[in-house]
Amino acid sequence: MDPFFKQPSLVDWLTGAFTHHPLLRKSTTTADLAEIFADGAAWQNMDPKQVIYTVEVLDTSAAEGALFTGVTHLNPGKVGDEFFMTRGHYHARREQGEVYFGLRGKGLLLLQNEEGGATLETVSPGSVHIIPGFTAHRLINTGADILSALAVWPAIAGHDYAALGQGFSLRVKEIDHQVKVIRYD
Ligand code: PAN
Ligand code: ZN
Repeated sequence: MDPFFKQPSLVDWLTGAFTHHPLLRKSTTTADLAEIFADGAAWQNMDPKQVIYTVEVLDTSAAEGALFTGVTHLNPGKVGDEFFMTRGHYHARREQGEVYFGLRGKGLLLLQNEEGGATLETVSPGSVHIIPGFTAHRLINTGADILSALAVWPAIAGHDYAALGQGFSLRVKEIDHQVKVIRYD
């Protein structure tokens, strides 16, 4: 092969599957998500080993200025009447933003600022989501299939899972076969 050419990573836009690059992979199970869902009894009755979501991240430089690229695959399902979702986080470096791109499935991106103001964006194949700094973010799968989204974020951003305190102020549930958003103050 010509020495000037370097094999790039490939992502399958239809599934979010990466090839041609070392990957870091982390699965999050029901057991990992204690206290995240509103219905603690329903959570307790689930298989603790059930995978709720898997994140694959290209194993690239973590130097200041570098960007990480990863795909989240969030399974369909509910805990009680609440749709499966990611834990959600602020970035440890609060001012650092991120971009999400919807690849497959159907869901919502919940954004919440430090004043508690929350918004929801519809995630679908091709959707682009600009997450500003100082904004906590969580994916929610409201569909019947896997929700996959590609994300690009600064390597120095880090994750702060503890700072949400009371959690997000919105919950998304299925009530009477409809997607309902419930506000908790
Ligand atoms: C994403 C998230 C991924 C999993 O890569 O880390 O969707 O969500 P939790 O980290 O909240 O479990 C991202 O936002 N990175 O910054
Ligand atoms: Zn993030």
